[in-house]
Amino acid sequence: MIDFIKIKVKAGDGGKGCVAWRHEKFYANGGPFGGDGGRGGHVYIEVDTNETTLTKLRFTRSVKAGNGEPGKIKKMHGADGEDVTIKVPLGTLVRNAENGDLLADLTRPHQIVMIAKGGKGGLGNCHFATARNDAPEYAQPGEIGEKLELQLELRLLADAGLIGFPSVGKSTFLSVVTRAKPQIAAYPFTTIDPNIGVVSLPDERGFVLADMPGLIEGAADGKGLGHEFLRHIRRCRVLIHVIDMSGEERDPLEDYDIINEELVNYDPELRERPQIIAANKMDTDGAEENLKRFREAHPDLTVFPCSTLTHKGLDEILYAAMEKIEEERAKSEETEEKEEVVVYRYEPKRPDFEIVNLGNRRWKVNSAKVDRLAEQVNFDNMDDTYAFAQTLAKMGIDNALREAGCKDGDQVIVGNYIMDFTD
Ligand SMILES: Nc1nc2c(ncn2[C@@H]2O[C@H](COP(=O)(O)OP(=O)(O)OP(=O)(O)O)[C@@H](O)[C@H]2O)c(=O)[nH]1
Ligand SMILES: [Mg+2]
Repeated sequence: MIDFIKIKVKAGDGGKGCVAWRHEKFYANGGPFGGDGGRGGHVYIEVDTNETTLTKLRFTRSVKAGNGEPGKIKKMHGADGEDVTIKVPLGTLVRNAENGDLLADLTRPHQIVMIAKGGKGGLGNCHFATARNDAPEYAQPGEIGEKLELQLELRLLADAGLIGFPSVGKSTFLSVVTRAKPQIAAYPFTTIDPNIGVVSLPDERGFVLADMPGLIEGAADGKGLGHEFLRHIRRCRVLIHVIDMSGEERDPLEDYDIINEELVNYDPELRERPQIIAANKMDTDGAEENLKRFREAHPDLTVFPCSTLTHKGLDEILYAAMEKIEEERAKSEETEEKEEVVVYRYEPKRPDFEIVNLGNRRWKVNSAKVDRLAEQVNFDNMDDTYAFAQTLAKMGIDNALREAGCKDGDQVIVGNYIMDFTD
């Protein structure tokens, strides 16, 4: 089962602005006429409720949104780069792989989050005409799109989870009470990935039900399918504990104890998780006798006898589960207010530049981004230089220099150029 995945994402770069001139009859030099570059495509992550695993993304090493097209002549915009959307199951956690920061917890159906932002398109030269220069040779480069590595982790979200030993009838249960079509067979570990279905009660209430792979003794230590899906169980509000009352393979009383032991071994908090006891396979010989023994051993428990084969007793279980789920929902609403589905956007932690004090009123700006921009600037041209200085101010470099102690008239080295700092 694939529940952890790393994917590199890269939003599209903005297209560069165009340097062009108006060429029309009767206009010898018609002025700057270059259009803006298109925006780079964004990368989104979206919940797809048809998915219950990350398996489909297993071979997806990287996802790249389209780059914006360069601006064109006649003030025409370049086309925006194409956005891309990564589809994930409900309950996927998205982290920044570099530092583990949580970027998004996808807990709502069809929730969509922008995870990497496309670069803005550069402005064409038509924006840079001034009184002093009506023929600017300068157009902005496009912004670089955001880039990062994601770690996706699936912690399936369901209101109720079906748990129990292999072959007790969990998948059969799901298939009878929802439209899900899980695999069902008379051998253990038929279910490898959790399956999900929606239970709709006649009174219009409903809940999401997940069918888990079978648990066995030692599951908390990794036996059977072990840990891989115990994580999902943790996110279910209510557990429906299915027990095979036929007693053909094992003893139902022992089964009940072993499963609970494994849950608590895995996470002590699961001890408090509400459980509905579904005593299944009541159609078999000997089931009544086992049920009697079970009830005697656990007089404090409410036990729901049922048969997923003959469909007997299932409604009672669904209503009981619904009640519990509503109780749990009400409880969590009180606390969830605070932690309302936060959507984290990726924000680079480090600024794009660093200021170095070289002494003697000289400063240096270290920044790959600024160096790249500086390459494009014609410093003999006032407008160009002015536009560049404005970009530096926008990036917060002026403020940072000022804060660092840079004064009017100090020299600032940017790339291969020396500029005078004017406050
Ligand atoms: N007699 C009887 N057999 C049942 C009942 N429910 C399920 N079965 C049978 O039990 C076997 C296992 O059923 P599944 O639903 O695949 O069991 P599971 O708990 O999902 O098993 P794993 O996925 O391996 O954990 C199948 O052969 C079912 O037909 C029942 O109520 N009565
Ligand atoms: Mg199954």
